[in-house]
Amino acid sequence: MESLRGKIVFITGASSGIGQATARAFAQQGARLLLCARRQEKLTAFAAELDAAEDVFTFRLDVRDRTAVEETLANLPEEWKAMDILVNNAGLSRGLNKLYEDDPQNWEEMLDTNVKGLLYVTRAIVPGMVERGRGHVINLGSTAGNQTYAKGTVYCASKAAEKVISEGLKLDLMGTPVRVTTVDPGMVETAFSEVRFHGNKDKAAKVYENLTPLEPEDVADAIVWAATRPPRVNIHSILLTSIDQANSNVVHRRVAS
Ligand code: NDP
Ligand code: 8X3
Repeated sequence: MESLRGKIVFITGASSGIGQATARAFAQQGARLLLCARRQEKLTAFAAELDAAEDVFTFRLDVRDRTAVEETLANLPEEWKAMDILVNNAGLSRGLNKLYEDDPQNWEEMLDTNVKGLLYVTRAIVPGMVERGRGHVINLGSTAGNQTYAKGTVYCASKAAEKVISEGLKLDLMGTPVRVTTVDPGMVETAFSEVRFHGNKDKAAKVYENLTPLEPEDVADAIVWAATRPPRVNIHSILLTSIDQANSNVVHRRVAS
């Protein structure tokens, strides 16, 4: 297992869910953490919880804002610039509606965040990795990018795009030691469904009713595992679901007693 001690890991969307669990998992391995999200107050509170606070740098960033991504990442403090690992985790779903009835605003948010935001951050960080001769890009995909489900077309399309972008980035990085991995989880219980349903907690809870979903720590484990393989190994993709899920469309729910 490759050591992560002292490595700089940049995680987008670290104010919640999988991003936070991933930050904790890397911190436990002695990594230094660069964490961003739109809600700075959440990042500040989270960083205070982590043991090695001096090894954590948080900043507000909306990955949809191309100029902000370029300027903020170009102007990071010198000691934080040489990133070893980028985890493109910031993402969201909005709505669960038939495509032909959906509000296009939902599409803008998903595509701007999950696709364009990931591209902007990647474009800003990867040249430095190539120049330094080391690096690893780990993108958050989903079962949704591997199999479409009804009423989730645009979210699924955004994760299918993530899959293609991960494949293409790997191709473009051939001849360099920079690695690319897509980690594709099934249902994970986080704020994800609450965000999808615009804050409706009851509707969100129903998504995970009578089944065992993945926990954010399960995904963090997979990410850290990919990051700790020997430098000669490129893990291309990890598809993981809970025991109660087979794919985007098949889940097992226990009958409520
Ligand atoms: P959460 O809602 O718990 O976390 C999403 C994170 O993304 C938050 O930290 C949020 O921070 C951040 N984020 C959203 N929009 C932006 C933006 N424009 N700029 C910067 N940060 C942003 O959901 P999850 O942890 O579940 O989701 C994380 C990733 O995992 C997503 O890419 C999601 O698609 C993917 N995923 C989730 C699964 C699930 O079932 N939960 C399964 C498969 C994949 P803030 O609001 O402060 O900006
Ligand atoms: C999140 C998993 O099935 O809720 O990517 O869309 S799902």
